Amino acid sequence: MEYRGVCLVLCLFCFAQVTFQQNGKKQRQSNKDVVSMKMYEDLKKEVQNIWQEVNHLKEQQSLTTLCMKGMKIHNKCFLSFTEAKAYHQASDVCIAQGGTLSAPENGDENDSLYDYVRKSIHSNAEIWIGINDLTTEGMWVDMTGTKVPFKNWETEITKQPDGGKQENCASLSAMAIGKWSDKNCKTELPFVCQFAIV
Ligand SMILES: [Ca+2]
Repeated sequence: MEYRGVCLVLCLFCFAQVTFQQNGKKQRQSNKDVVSMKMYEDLKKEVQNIWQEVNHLKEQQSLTTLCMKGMKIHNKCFLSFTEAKAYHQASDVCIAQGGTLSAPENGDENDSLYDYVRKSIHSNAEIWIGINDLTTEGMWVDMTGTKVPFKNWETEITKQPDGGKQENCASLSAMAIGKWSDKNCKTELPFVCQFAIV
């Protein structure tokens, strides 16, 4: 569908140029030049609108493809990456795909992410999540720097977060039933990106 859209845009643009050139030759120095110029400008605007629509459709199609490969929840899609990377490299991969490292905002989202990690990576996998206290020790924020209202630290066995300034990036462990730990950001872990559904 998008290729047909692109062809349509190109055809309209070529048609507009030819029309404008022909009109320019035939009606030079006449009042019709003003009309032709207006037509050309109108058509140019129309082509720009179609081009914007094509780009929007491309983004929608790309997001649909990502969601089909991953898992869709009510306002976002998760997509797992099994190759272990350090926190910042993992974050860069998500950004390059048009998303961010996944950051569960409530218990339901955390459960969905935990379930998806078990199915798509490993039943005992541990992944990076998009939550860190890199800027201010003890203040856990998401990838936009916003303080997170929901946390799911493992507190019964190992009393997370316990790494102080040595561990500033958060992970979610399937082995710990979706509970979180703080870890050194240079540790290499698989990860899940999230994509907002508009
Ligand atoms: Ca810390």
